Amino acid sequence: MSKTIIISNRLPLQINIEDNNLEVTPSVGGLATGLKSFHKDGDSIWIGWSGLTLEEIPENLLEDVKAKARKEDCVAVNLTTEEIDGFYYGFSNRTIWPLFHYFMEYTEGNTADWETYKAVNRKYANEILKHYEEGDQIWVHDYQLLLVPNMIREVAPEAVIGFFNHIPFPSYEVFRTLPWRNEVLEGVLGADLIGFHTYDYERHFLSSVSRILRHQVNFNEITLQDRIVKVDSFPMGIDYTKFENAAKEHAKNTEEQSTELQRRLDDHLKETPDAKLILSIDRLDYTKGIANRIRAFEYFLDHHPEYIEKVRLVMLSVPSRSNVPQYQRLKREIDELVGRINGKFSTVSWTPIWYFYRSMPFKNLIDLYASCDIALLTPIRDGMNLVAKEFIATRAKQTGVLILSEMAGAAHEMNEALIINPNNFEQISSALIQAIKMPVEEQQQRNKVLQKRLKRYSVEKWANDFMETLQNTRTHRDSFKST
Ligand code: GDG
Repeated sequence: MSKTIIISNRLPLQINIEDNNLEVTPSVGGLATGLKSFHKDGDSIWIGWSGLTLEEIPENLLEDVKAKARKEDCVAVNLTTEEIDGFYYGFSNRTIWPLFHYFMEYTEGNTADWETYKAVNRKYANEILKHYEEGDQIWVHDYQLLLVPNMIREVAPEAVIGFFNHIPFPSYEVFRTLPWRNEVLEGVLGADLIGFHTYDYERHFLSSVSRILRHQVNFNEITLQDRIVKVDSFPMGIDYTKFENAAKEHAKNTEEQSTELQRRLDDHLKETPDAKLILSIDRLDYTKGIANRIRAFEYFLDHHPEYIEKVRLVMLSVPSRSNVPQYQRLKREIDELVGRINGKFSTVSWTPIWYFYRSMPFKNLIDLYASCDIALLTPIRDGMNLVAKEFIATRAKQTGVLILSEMAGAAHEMNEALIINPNNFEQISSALIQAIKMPVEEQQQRNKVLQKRLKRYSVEKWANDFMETLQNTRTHRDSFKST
């Protein structure tokens, strides 16, 4: 029986080791949810890094980690601290991540990191090949594993391979600056189907392939010597019902059942019943436009002092990649900005920004989503932005307004939101006023359309569409070979 092999940098597992005791729990992120119909017992395996380096796992527990991962149909790729430094913090997050998000000034070109990236991609590919049997489908995920498709193809020319890029693909003029541009494109082209969130990323990729590698590109197909590669856009959805149901449950909670965070949010509403809560949630990443958002909020309060004590920005920033210097600098910048603005505008009974620098349990995430009136998401560049979609899914009464950057992939599917340019403070400020004043009927009209769309194109549908197209691409490829 054929199976699906899923490969991503990280496994959907949480591993904890305390006092030589091992605990392995499945972590249900969006990707894991979307793939669950494939990732059932026996139908699939998931290959990736466990999240702990070899140095962090006591030797006597290594076999245990392996066995416990296997129970979840997962296979752990063992990586050393040095490998994680060069492959993950190095090439993936100091070269590809900034370059693909147009932060060219942050992009480093360290040859040693590139060598480690290649070696680690080879490790993933070898692990896949150990489990691969003819007829299996292989689905490789994201920018950390760009070379894996071709590494598999070289050994298993018949393999059916899909690749999905979760971040933007930059325009040719930006991509061409990468010293290893040919190798990266050739690596990805090992796949039969290459997926992106948006049509723009797809076009950028095709243009780089045709201009750098000089391959023939017809519409969305690339003709190689012995096969055709298909490129398409598959905008990723969310586990809609999970967020919808959580919001409905949340609405039923009695005061005793609510969390401490919820009680604080409720207090705020009791004190100032007509005040609006503005929410932002993101990893602390320079691509997310967090500093710009705070500055735009300052601009708004400066120019519209009538909203002092009438609005509050609730910001959840999740720690991320904190040993990369740009992330450390950004953390300091945001701490300073929040401190300065709170110092500048606070009154005895009000602080304009509530800032949480931590990761919150799902329950609290829902408290935030459900209690806030406006979501203000201002990425400078973002492959998709699932937070925008989750905010809409949690609108139990269909009220609330989403303000979303046009630079997020999600903006292409969410025209009913207020779409802004994250660099235009005047526009953000006007959008805030429009959102605050928007009649309830208009909010509901907009959200109704958005909810219907997001419910239909869920993460499960996204994964099924990709896999179905991959199967069709294979049939197409076989007929191409026999002509
Ligand atoms: C990359 C691309 C693309 C956030 N804080 C907490 C928490 N979250 C969850 C959210 C959401 C997810 O994390 C963040 O997803 P995004 O899509 O917004 O952003 P990235 O992490 O940058 O993801 C992005 C995505 O891949 C998928 O392809 O959309 O463009 O950059 O689901 O809910 N979850 C919990 N606690 C938190 O504190 N439990």
